[in-house]
This record gives sequence, structure tokens and C-alpha cells, in this order.
Amino acid sequence: MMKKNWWQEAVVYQIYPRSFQDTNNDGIGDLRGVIQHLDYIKNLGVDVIWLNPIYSSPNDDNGYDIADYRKIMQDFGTMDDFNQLLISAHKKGLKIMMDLVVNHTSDEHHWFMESRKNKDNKYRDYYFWRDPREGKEPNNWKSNFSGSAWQYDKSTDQYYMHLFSKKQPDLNWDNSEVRQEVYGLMKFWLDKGVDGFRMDVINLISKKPGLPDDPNASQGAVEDAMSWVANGPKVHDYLKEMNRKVLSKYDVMTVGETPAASTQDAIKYTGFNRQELEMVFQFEHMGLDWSKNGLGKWSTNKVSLTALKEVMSRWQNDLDGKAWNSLYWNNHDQPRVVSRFGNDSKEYRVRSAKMLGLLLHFMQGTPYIYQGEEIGMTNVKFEDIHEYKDLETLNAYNEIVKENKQISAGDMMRYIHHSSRDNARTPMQWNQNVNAGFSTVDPWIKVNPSYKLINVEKDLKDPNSIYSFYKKMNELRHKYSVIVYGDYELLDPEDEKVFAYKRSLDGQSLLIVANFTSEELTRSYNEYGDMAGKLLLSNYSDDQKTKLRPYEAKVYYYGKGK
Ligand code: TEU
Ligand code: CA
Repeated sequence: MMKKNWWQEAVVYQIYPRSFQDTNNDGIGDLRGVIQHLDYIKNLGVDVIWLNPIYSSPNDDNGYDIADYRKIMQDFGTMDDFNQLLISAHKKGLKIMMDLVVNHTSDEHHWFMESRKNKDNKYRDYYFWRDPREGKEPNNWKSNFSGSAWQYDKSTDQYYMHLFSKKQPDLNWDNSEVRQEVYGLMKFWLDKGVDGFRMDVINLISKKPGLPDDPNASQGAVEDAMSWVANGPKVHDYLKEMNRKVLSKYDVMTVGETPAASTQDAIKYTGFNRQELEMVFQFEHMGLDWSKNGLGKWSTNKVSLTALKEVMSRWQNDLDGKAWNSLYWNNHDQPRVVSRFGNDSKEYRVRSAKMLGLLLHFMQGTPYIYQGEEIGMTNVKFEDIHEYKDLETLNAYNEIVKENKQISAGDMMRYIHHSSRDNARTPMQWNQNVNAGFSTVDPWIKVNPSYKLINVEKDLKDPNSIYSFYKKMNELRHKYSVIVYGDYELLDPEDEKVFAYKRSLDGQSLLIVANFTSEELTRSYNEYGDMAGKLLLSNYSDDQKTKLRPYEAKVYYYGKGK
């Protein structure tokens, strides 16, 4: 075990600035909006804010297509606003983690605009330019946002690679100048005083030499193709270099977004003696409800609880003592967890949102809360495809429904309601006023009509709200080291209705029990059969021990000597 670090004991709150708070009435959230709510965030008891990209961008992919890494996106404000935010946050004891998007840039970044001019340009090799193969794309790789990963450029009769949209050309990390540029821009932000980075698809930066065809490309969904391009041969060399040249010089926190990473991969990225990253965002639990017949995330599948237990427990156990987990249900790419793994009906929304929060927050690792999760925001069901803004959703609709005619528009809309990234991107619901208090004008994306029922103002007044519950979880985590560092043991792996586990550290332990159904059940667990520990937290006002009511979730503490 390594020495204890602040980022292991921290809780992170993720902000999607575009949808958080608009302060200048243009319908788009901004940095002043984040400043305005710092007390709200502090009051929740978190330690770190992760900001989705706020850099200058044409917004093809809401800021994940960066045109200038050293400038603030105009929609969001100015560098002065950012400086103000950093100072105010630090004064309140909140750290700021930035999004680092360096697998690709915008096609409007000056490197790319130079690069595309001609084959001899100094920046040509910053990207992947290749000749056509028999008049077509250089290989069979797919873009994550539909279609080929290659875009033809007439002026030089070559294609460039983009694993995401064609406005997100991939950077060539094998070019050492590219790496130096990235280290330079990281230092720019670290020298300003930011406290860490969340690194976008950082395990895609090293491409297989020769860019060979993916042998499985014709089968399965695009997401499956990720495994062919992820975790490439030099990725660890590059991360070690980045760590040596930049990260090791600052006391910062890093989390790499790593699709298609196994626990063994994660140990390589984040192992305590590896000098690469502190943690990764893994995707296994997010893939459990995907379709098995080629449409990937476009499904309405329900997750099987035993499968979820298996994945979560494997990550807990495999990393224990070797590396560090990140704990998340939600982010700006995922549907709302209460709609996905819980029950968002009027009757059970609050209960099941707390149950899910409790289940996750008592595991080993650093928890991440995505804006709105702390008030139990739900998925949205826009009726018209034109109300969706996310390019992944819109491209998939075009490809699957219009071009390939694989499924009907109606079926696709049901899948979109279930899985679209826009479920997470509707404006933050502050109160019952017009546009949920997000903006006085029509927002860039419609507000979820649920805001009259679900909003911050309501939750702040209610000691039994989801917000109050998250606040209590944060307090407990900061008080009991067994929550942070304890080891983990799954109980009754084959129980399809209740998720129960145990945590232990230095003679103290915790029993966590979560009923995933709307049924009344009875359960007991060996040495804890009587559930005689001290009840630390529960989503019901009384305790009926072995009897579990719908979506009941609770934590018992067993002190030393038991
Ligand atoms: O996401 C990478 C990623 O794996 C997602 O594209 C994922 O496959 C998809 O969202 C599942 O629906 C990161 C960012 O989080 C995302 O917002 C960006 O669009 C993407 O990288 C490109 O930068
Ligand atoms: Ca604004």
C-alpha cells in the first residue's frame, strides 16, 4: 500500500458548464455561473470540482474539439473569469480539475489548419495523413460518432484520421514535438494553479504501427471497435514521460478516461509504483445494458444485478492494494443513473436514487458526483429528434434509421430516450421558475420538464432529500477511514435482488445492503445475520433489520473487537 494521498480521500463534483448556470442571458451556462454556485457545491461536502472542457472551441462536440488550449471559450467567459473562479474556489477549500483533451484537436486548431495546407508543412506530421487505399479509406477503422474514422481532403489527395467526429482529427503522439506541445500546455494550466486533469480518452493516444485493419470491424457495434485502437503499444511510455516531465513536479490529481480497459490495464495505468496516472474511469459497468446485436449503446436493456455485482466487485478486488478506483454512475456521456439502474417513477425515485448513491459511495475509491445526480435528476424524453443536440445521437439516428434503415424511427427514439448523452446535458434544475432557474432565455438545449418536481431549491429545504443524503455520505467518508481505504468483500454474488458487501480495515468493518427491487425481502449475512451493528446511514427513517423494504439501502458499522 502506498502512502495516503489527498485525492484518495476526496469527493469530486463534475460540472458541465454549458448546462450549469447562465448568468448573461444567452442561454448557455458560463464560468460566472459556476462562481455563483460555489457555496452550493461546498455545502455538499465535496473537495474537488472537475470542469468539462472550457477552452476555445467551435463546439462540434461541446468543447471536446479544442481550437486553442490556452484560451477560454467565448460562450463561457474570459480568462479573468477563470482566474476569479480558481481564486474563489481555492479560498473555499475547493480544488479545480481541468479536462485535458489531447488525443485530438479541433480541425480549427492552427496546428491542423497548417497541417492540411500541404504535405511539407511543419505540422503535417502532427496528425495522421495517409494515402487512399485502392481509392478508398486507408483502413477499416470506424469513428465513434458513426462512419469511417477517415476523412478525405481533396487539396492533398490524402485522408486524415478522426476516431471521433471529422472535426476532431487525432494527434500523432509518435511525433515528439506533439508531446512537447502537450506538456507545454499542461504546464500553462498547472502554473496557474489548477489541481489536476481528467484526461479524455487518454488510452487511445498510441496507435498500432502501420494502422492495421481491425479484424472484427464488420461485426458488432462501433464501441466494440474501441478495443482495437485502445491501450496501444507506446501508451505507457508516453504517460511515463508525461509524468516525469510534468505531473511529478506538481501535487496534482489525474484520472484517465480509458474505454476498453480491463482491471489489468488499469493496474498498469494507475499502479502505485507506476508513475503514470492516479486513477482511470473504466467502462465495464457502463456497457452492461448495451445491445448484443450490433447496435451497441442503442438499446433499452435492463442491467442484470448479478452482472453489475460481478463487474463492480472485480474492480474493487483486483485493484485493492495495487491501484486506486474511481467510482462513478454518471457523467456527461451517460444517461441518468436513477432512470438507468434505479426507478424514476414518482413513488420510488428518491428512494432508489439514495440507494444507488449509497451502494457506490461506500466502495473503495474516489467518488465522482455529476451535476444533478445529487438531486436525482432523471432522463429526458424529447419527442422530436431535432430537440437533441448531441452529435453522437444525431449521427447515430441518421446512420441507423435514415441511411441503413436498420430499425424504425420509433424504436430508435426509445433507445435515445434510454441512452442518449443528452439525458445528462439538460440544464441544471435550480428551482421552479422559468427554465428551472438556469437562464431567463431559451436554453441551448431544452429543460427537462421534471424541474417542477426535481430541483435544488426543494432539496435544500428538505432534510430527507437526495441532496441531504449525499451530503451525509460525504461527511461519513471524511470521518471513517474504513470507507475510503477498507478492503472489499461481495456477499451473496448470485442474489439477483440485493447487492450486499462488506468493508474492513484494522478491525473495523461495514456492512452495506441495498435492495434493488420494489419488493419486500428478507436477508441475513452470516456473522452479521442479526444486523446488530451501528446504523450509519439508511434511506428509511427506521430500521427493520433483516427485513428490506423497496429500494432500502443501509450501512452498519462494526467497531474494533467485532
Ligand atoms: O468520451 C469518449 C468515449 O468513450 C465516448 O465517446 C463514449 O464512447 C460515448 O460517449 C458513449 O456514448 C470522451 C468524452 O467524455 C466525450 O464527451 C467526447 O465526445 C469524446 O471523448 C471525444 O472527445
Ligand atoms: Ca451565458
